[in-house]
Amino acid sequence: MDREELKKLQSKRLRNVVYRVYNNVPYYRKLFDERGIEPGDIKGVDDLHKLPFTTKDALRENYPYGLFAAPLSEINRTHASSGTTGKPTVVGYTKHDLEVWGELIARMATQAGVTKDDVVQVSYGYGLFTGGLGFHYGLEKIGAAIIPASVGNTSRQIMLMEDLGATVLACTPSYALYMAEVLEESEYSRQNLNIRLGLFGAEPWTENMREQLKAKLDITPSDNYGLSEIIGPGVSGECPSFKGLHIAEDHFIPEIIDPETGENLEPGEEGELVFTTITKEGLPVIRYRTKDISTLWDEPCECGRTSARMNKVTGRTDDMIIIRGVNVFPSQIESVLMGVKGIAPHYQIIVDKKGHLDDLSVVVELEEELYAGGLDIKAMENKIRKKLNSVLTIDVKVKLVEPKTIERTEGKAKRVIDKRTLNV
Ligand code: DLL
Repeated sequence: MDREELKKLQSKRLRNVVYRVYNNVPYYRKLFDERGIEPGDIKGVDDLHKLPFTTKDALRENYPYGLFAAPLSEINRTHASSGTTGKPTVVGYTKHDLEVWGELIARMATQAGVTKDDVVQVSYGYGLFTGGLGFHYGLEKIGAAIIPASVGNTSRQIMLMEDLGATVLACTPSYALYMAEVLEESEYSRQNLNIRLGLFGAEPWTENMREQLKAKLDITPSDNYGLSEIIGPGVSGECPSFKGLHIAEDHFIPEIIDPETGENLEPGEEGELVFTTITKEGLPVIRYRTKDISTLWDEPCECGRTSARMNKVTGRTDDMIIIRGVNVFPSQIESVLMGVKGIAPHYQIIVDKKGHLDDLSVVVELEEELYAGGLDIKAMENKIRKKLNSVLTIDVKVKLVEPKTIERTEGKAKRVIDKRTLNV
């Protein structure tokens, strides 16, 4: 769609959603009233900035159904985010929302290269998490043959992949790496698998991690992004040009803001991603602050699509570690580690306090061959320490450990352990 035409469509849908939340959600009505905003003031996309942000706290404070804009009798499905502490965040879908969601997953998988001839193994968790069921119903729309494997029992996953002839694997990138490892040790062999494409997402992963996945699984790894508060997976995904993730802008209006000031940033500038859902009925959200860090681009892609693209999300504003006043992102550490030969893509970052000083250390596994080959571990640790120091400008201790020491994950990887919060 031509971008002018798209803007008209977005504006029309935005006007509708503003009325919807004002009329149906007391939380938004109060917020708008307090700020003197009337739904009629919002004439289109250019007025978006006048609207207040929504945060995860608003969802928590209105747990479980407080922000729903449709009565429960209209809700067909709920999902919930896991959340590390306390109550989860509950999201709800009407029949129409589920239709749209399916369309968006179908769109995203098609643009990545999935067709009705594919056999897709869905190894995202089925259940309250949006990954499994989200992908499942969208892939059904394409007509692909789905293996609803969910997570767990990894050797059985490999057996299914071989016996049922899976051509596409949908899971988190860290679970795909784990599968690659189990495959290597199993009686199965990569040569007997038909797998060619990975629909990866649900967690940050770097370009270096993508290279590892290519090398270890011999597949094309594509990146797919989404979050439950907006719809789940299906918000954006890569096309075969791999130049950013195409956003489903006819359903979600993206913005990039300065996380400190809340001001809108220009295309090409990095900041926090914000989305407004413009077709959701069950749980529409206005200017939802994702805490994900990215950049937006609106030039047409070489694939011919005109939708805006976002850069790969490699971090969140809340996973930034502040060490002695220096900001460090786990993705910076991952990039350095994955660039070192002989290092396995399994690591953990440990933040602690020694006396009054913050202390950062990285535990990372060695590849089997190097470990067995009598390597000078101290020298290698020092080499990595120097590399990290030159990128991060702070000292990071490095501990190389034997293969398979670090816990594997079937869902989202937990990369950072912050012991400072435990010691207070
Ligand atoms: O993770 C939805 C999803 C499922 C997306 C399957 C893709 C595939 P939540 O559990 O609500 O939803 O977590 C959302 O995960 O705010 C990001 O921080 C992170 N995230 C999701 N996809 C990506 C990605 C699902 N491709 C949170 N790259 C988001 C980086 C991602 N981070």
